[in-house]
Amino acid sequence: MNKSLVTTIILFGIIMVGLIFLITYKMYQSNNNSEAEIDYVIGVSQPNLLEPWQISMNEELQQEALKHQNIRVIYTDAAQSTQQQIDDINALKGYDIDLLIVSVEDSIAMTPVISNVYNEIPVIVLGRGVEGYNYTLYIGTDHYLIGEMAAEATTKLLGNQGGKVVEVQGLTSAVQAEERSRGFREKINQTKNIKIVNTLVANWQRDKAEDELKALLETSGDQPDLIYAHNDAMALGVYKALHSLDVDHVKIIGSDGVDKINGGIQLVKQKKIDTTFITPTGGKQAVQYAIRILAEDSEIPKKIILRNHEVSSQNVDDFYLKRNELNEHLGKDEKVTLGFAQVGNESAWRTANTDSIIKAADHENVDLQLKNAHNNQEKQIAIMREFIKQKVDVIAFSPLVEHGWEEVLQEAKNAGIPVILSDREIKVQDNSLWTAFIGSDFVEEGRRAAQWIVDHMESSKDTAHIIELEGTKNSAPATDRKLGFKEVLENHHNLHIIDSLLGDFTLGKGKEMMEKALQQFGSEIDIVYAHNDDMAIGAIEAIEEYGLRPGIDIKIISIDATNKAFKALSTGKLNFTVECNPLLGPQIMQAAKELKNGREIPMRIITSEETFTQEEAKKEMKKRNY
Ligand code: GYE
Repeated sequence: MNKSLVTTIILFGIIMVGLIFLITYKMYQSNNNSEAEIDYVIGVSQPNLLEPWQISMNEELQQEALKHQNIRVIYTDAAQSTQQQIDDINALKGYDIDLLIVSVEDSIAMTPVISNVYNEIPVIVLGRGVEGYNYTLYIGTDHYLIGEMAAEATTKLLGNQGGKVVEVQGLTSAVQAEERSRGFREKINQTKNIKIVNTLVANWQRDKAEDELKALLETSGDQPDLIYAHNDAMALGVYKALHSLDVDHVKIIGSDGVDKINGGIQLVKQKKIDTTFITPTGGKQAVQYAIRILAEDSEIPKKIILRNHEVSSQNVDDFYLKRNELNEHLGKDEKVTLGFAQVGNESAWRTANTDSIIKAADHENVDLQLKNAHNNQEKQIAIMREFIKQKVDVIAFSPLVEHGWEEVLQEAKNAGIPVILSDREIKVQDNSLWTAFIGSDFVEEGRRAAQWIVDHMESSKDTAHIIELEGTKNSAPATDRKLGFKEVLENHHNLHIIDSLLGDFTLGKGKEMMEKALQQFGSEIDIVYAHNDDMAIGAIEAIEEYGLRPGIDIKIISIDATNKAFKALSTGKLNFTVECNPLLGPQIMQAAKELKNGREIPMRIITSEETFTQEEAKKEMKKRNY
């Protein structure tokens, strides 16, 4: 056998051995990598994996988790049994998970379970909410808004002659079923010629919807003109029932809009149902935020509300186009010009907010134009018109008041310029006039302020006289902080607001109004509830000049938790403050960049906030950066 042949065979042998070694080593390494470098174990608890929507949520979670070698995810499926879900969560805790991602069906039963877990580890509630705020982050959609959108679609589908409607509800103990039904009914009740004639409960299940509707139609014989089912699975059940009874004139509305067999998109394409609403599952965002939470990122919001999209026979084909467009934009990172119409310089909070926006723009390399409207709505509108003329990429503004923005927002929309609402929301019929809201839950802030009073009354029988110092009239923070405060006070008849005075969020007006109140009520005043710190500081000065001791003779509660408030807490002149985070710059810049690069952003990003007593303030004071 000639020499070269022998060499070739030996060489070939060496290469083969080398290759086999490499492949085995790679396999060993990947196994070892997944073992050795697992930093975090995440538990995922699903209420069921029967519905297309819940299945697509799990797929999105899995796809995103695969991108992160250093996490291990354990999935559980409770098969529509609440008790099983409780057992699953306890089992997951047994595996020492570092974070729980949970989607619930039975919000009432699961809320206390989740609160307990939250006492130990971070919890992300996904898609379907729980009551209260005992979790790290909620990612989901606005279920009340879905109900409203279904009502608008009903009006469109039934036309001027209106008609009879049957509502098919999900699990009644589920927050989302209650919110969808309330949104739907409150809107339908505003119409004259549409009547909800029957309500069925089918617990999100297709077969139950089919059986319930068949039974109803066979007994009543009274056919509706339209049926609104809280999800597509039940809408398919409705279709099957009508089909089996040869009824084909009834319109059907579903919800979830998953692009799968028997998913809403397919059902609309097959003309089995008329309309559905794409409800993003949030699976991808949940994994992304889980990693940030475990890495102790300090800027984790409290709620992320994703936008729903209506799909009907009119636009179902565009759905695929839009989705492809979105995919095309992935990875794009063009420079963005942002026009920010700031509301004014009325408070320490506002100064910190403006500062955060300027710093973040610099840090994120955003071309920022920030103009100040000095608390004048006409001026703020003029500034936004200026930005539209300049063709900025994105406009953001902090609306002075809730009303009067339709015209200028329509002009921005016509110009193709998306608008971000910064820290304050507005009231408009058409929510497509704005793209995203980034800010706080002012109603919850008002509740927290009132709760301190309730918790600190000697006894529930003690009567207390409260002076309320209100922020700018018709502004979202003033309206909602009043609402949340009153909501709690309603259950405590011994707590009386003896007067509400307009302090306009400024120290000067706050002081002036407090002087007026002291003139009128003097030492009868037990408590001052100020919608922001600046008015509270003004009230403290007025009380001292009147000869009473702020924080002692008159208790004072404020909202914002700026440095001013911390100083007053540490000297005992202020009793309690509710945080309202002004550092919105980084999230606004992130949102503006996403929009410029054609990517979808959440409809609402609600910041995570604390409360501070005098004791807590002394501990926290040094760490505060505004
Ligand atoms: O609480 C107050 C400012 O819009 C949240 O406006 C903001 C409010 C803040 O004047 O200090």
